[in-house]
Amino acid sequence: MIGANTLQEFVVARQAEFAGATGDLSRLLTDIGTAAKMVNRHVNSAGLSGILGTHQENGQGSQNVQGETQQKLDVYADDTFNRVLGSCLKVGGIVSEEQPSIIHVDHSGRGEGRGYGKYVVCIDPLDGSSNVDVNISVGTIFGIHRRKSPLTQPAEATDFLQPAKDLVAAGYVLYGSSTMLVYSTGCGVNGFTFDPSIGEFFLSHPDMKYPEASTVYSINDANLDTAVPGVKPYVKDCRSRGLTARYTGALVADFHRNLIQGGIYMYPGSTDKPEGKLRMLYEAQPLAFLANQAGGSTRCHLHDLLHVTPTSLHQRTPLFTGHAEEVQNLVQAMDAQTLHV
Ligand code: AHM
Ligand code: MG
Repeated sequence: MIGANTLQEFVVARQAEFAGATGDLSRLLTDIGTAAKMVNRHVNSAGLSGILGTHQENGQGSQNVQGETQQKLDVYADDTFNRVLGSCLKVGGIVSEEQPSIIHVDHSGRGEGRGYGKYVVCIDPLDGSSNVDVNISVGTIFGIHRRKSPLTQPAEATDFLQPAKDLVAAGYVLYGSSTMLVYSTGCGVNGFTFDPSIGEFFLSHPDMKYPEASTVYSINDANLDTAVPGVKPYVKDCRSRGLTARYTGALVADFHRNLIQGGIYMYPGSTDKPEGKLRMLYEAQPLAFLANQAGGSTRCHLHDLLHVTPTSLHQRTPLFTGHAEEVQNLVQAMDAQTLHV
């Protein structure tokens, strides 16, 4: 793809490969790139600009809909993505980890024939934000569905509650030692690295695929004893096969490393939290879509997560994602334990 080096050029060049494409999705993807640059600037200067620490409301720390303490950067990232996506005419609604209900985006005041956009976006604006204060990587995760409800009406919950296999696009931004945007529209996975001196994302990781073999497994070791049966013996097996453990506490960073080096990420259900911790719509589903496009696979416990239809906006799910062979090994270990119960 000669000449298609920046994110914008690449998105537009790819659009030309689809007969009948209108450019609406391209516009939305480049808007996400713009919001990512704004968040990146704040993340990179957080220590200098007084934006570290928890967000305060009326002198107290604020919590999001999940009951989790919000960091200042959570609130900034949420505001930024909502503002940029809310002004994109292609967006009809947003579900964010930081907001209790659907954010409806109404463009009817902006000219004739304009109502609600045809796409809905599920977003975790700043995933792993507890890492910010200690200067470790964080990320943004997004998934885009085409609406099913009429465009003359506000988006409905069912527009968001679609299986991951039906996403039209998904991706993440990793604010790490360099900042990367990785996305897929269902024709492979491509990664772009941000050049801060120019202010553009450039194609750096074309057609990303899991390598043949895995070297890494990622799990919060503190949860191993309470994890669903099968996970602990599988981890023991990983160790005996020479895989190494890596876990940053930021899903995007762990997923990205495992995609490049070959590995599996696990956040299982446990005795006290059968649904685990991670959220289906804006954490698990977009990453499952990307893993599949990169030749990997994803399970929520024993089911293929790509085919699961969510039932609520902030639903949690166990998540096992990464190299297909490792996910299969894990499933076998879980199956074996289930048979013995
Ligand atoms: P968050 O969305 O509140 O940041 O929580 C999600 C994060 C993931 O990025 C990470 O993989 C996981 O929570 C870590 O959880 P734990 O500290 O329980 O291992
Ligand atoms: Mg998150």
